[in-house]
Amino acid sequence: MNAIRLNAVRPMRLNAMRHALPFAALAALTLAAHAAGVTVGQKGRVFSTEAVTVKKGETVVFNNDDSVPHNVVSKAPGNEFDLGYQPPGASTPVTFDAAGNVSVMCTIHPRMKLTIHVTD
Ligand SMILES: [Cu+2]
Repeated sequence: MNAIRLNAVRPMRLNAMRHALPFAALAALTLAAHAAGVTVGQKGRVFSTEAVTVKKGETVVFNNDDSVPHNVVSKAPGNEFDLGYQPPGASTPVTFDAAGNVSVMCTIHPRMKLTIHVTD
């Protein structure tokens, strides 16, 4: 009787753990992102949002959630950056030091556009 019960319970426990682990990882990522400021995803060759607002000195984390690489850049004075070839799964923080509106785009997919409002 005992052996039958254990066999019935074990697969359920394993199944529950398989589902619980990605949720725990997601929760940890979300907490880290909040501490860093704002997170912008990239999926389906678009940014997850068209505009975000951060304070001067805060960080935006660019996550490549896509199956293709991206190359996110800005030429805004004081906030220039070039993430280079960002492979799928990569997560790259960028700190914005100058107040103003920052136009961000992807050099590989010119239709990917995002505005970051950096406030004083
Ligand atoms: Cu791209």
